[in-house]
Amino acid sequence: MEAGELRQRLDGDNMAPLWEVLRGLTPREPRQVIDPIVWRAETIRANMVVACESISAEDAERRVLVLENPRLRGRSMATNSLYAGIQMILPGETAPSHRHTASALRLILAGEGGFTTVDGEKVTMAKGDFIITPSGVFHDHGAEGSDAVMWLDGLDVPIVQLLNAGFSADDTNERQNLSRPAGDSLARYASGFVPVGHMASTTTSPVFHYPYVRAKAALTQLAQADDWDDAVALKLRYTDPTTGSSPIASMAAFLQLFPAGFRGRTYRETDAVVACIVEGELRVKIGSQAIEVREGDVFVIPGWEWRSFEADASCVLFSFSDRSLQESLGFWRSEKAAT
Ligand code: GTQ
Repeated sequence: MEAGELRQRLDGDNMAPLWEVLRGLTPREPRQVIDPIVWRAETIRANMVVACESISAEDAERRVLVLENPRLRGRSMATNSLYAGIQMILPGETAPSHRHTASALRLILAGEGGFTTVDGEKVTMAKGDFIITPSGVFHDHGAEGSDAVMWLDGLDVPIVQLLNAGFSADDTNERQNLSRPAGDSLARYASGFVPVGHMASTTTSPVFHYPYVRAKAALTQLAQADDWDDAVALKLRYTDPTTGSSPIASMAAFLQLFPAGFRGRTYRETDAVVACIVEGELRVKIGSQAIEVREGDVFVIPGWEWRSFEADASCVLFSFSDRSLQESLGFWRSEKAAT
């Protein structure tokens, strides 16, 4: 039977010839399905000011500007697997308590006096802090000082959508009742101890606040060892201290230090990355594009695209990706360019 005729015959029975689509299903290597992009700190802030005039956190439920990859507009996706957004809370506002299947991670960008309550424990946010809200756990946010508080949100929404496994619910109160004292989970699980009889979770960390003061102290100490990787300099992975695994199974998050004068080797990894400069400036080469990024800029590096980093002064970079998911499935790969 002729190919077109066969296709038509199969089509009527909800069937298709594999040989016409096989290479698309099993490519020789990952294809570029997203674009590199930078959202500048000034643009983010300027648009956020307007958004704050337009809607309250209560009315919006979450006042967030979604960061959309140009190749995936309208789908709330920063990469092919991850959602990213910028959230702001004005003094006195509350983003009411809710929960959903998607897990969230947050990097605090600006403002003092912000808080997130996660599962009955209130966390005060400071610039550079990393905070997670695990799958299915109630969380509300607020700002109790005189500052507007702004942060970067990362969620595994596209992964939950792919699996069509999402549930959500509003809480009965706008703000949760506090069931544990502030600092409880850090003391309980991240002081070199775990409570006797603690059963570690395979999916989420019992620690959900990773203060920047601790992270910065670690980076500063480790810089003295002067043993930089030739591509990623000093790259640390946030962990669940009770297991050593990613705090969220679907998303990995990293904090990275580049020393002054760093000229990184070109390399590539299969996970697409959302990154944000915490301190300093960086020159990033992504494929044939060269970009300069500064504090508060958010950018995307497509998976399996060649990239390299250069820093004239010391720079701290935060990033997150689906690397932990890829690793748990045995998919993750990396490669350094020949020197
Ligand atoms: O803070 O709960 O950026 O539910 C998107 C969805 C933040 C949140 C987002 C959300 C949240």
